[in-house]
Amino acid sequence: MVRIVHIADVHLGYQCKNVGDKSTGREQDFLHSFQHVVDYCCDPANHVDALVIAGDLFDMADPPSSLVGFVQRTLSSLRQHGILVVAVPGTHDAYGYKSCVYRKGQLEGMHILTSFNEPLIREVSGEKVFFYGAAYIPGGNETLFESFSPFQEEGIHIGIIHGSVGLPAHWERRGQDFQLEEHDIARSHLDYVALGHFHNFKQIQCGTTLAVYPGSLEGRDFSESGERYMVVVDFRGKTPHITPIAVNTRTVKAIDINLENQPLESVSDVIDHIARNYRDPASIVSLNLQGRCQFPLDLEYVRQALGDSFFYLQLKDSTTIVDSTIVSSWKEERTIRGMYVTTLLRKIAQAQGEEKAILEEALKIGVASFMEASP
Ligand SMILES: [Mn+2]
Repeated sequence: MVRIVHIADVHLGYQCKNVGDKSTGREQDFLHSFQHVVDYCCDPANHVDALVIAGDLFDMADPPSSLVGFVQRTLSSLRQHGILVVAVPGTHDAYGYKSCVYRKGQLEGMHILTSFNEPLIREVSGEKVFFYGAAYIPGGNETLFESFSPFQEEGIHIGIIHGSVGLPAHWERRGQDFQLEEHDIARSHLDYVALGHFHNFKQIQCGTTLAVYPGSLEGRDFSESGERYMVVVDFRGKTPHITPIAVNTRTVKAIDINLENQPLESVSDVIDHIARNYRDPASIVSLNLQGRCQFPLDLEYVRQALGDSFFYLQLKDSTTIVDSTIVSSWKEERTIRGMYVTTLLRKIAQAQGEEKAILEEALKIGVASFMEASP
């Protein structure tokens, strides 16, 4: 049986500017996850034949020497263990750049495919395996896959493509992306297509061909939350069977917390509630606070107070104080704060969507200021 490990979008060298002073440690996580994949491949118990990298191994076309050296070291151990390494360039480490790392003849032992017409053909675990991949160059070879057809020879035929298959509604069509459709892949009759470019795991059955995005190995932001995978592909005959295995070093999580119906009488109670129920010092967490709250929350204060409870914490305040006891009592008063809350409550009742959210925010800021002025 032929077994490959398929990864993509490793983004080695990504600068994690979105985790404040934790960026250096976070950058190591990306290296660590890649090393984890390499260690898995090199473990004889796992019987891996080949490691396939479907683009964006690096976050930049011309990575620093230290990073190239790190990858070279992993390539050496993969070679020692007889693991074939096959890769295509991506969009971040694109072949179109003259200074592209894949043009420099470094990365010894990595087979870099640049044209579908020149597949890598290897005898692997007693089977003939064909690896087809290409370097997409914007403005140069947009139609490179349209005329593609695999060799008419017995064996396992694997495509490696960094590009967009179909397009999620929120993605803009961008000139630098290689775009193809499910029917393009179906027409190829390849046995498996190792995809890269979309950062979340997705499998797409295109006719008789299975195409898979493993997703990124580490979440770069909150759109890449949850476990991150390498995909182990076993070919029983020519049919691929996939097993995604989580390999991320750290997890990015987005969690909604409803504060309603909790006995929370002060900001300290909120902080205690979060620390007690959601503490997660190893993870990068975005908490979206929701529901009715009796008082406005000072987010920066809450965030600092929760410091050690998370590797990195982002807070979003979606709570409402419209029905709070304090607002209800003030609106009966013939005072400035009474007029303020009455006016805002009327506007909030009439507003929709974003305007409503802005007015709710204004109510919280105003109430917080009045509370500070006369606690
Ligand atoms: Mn990518």
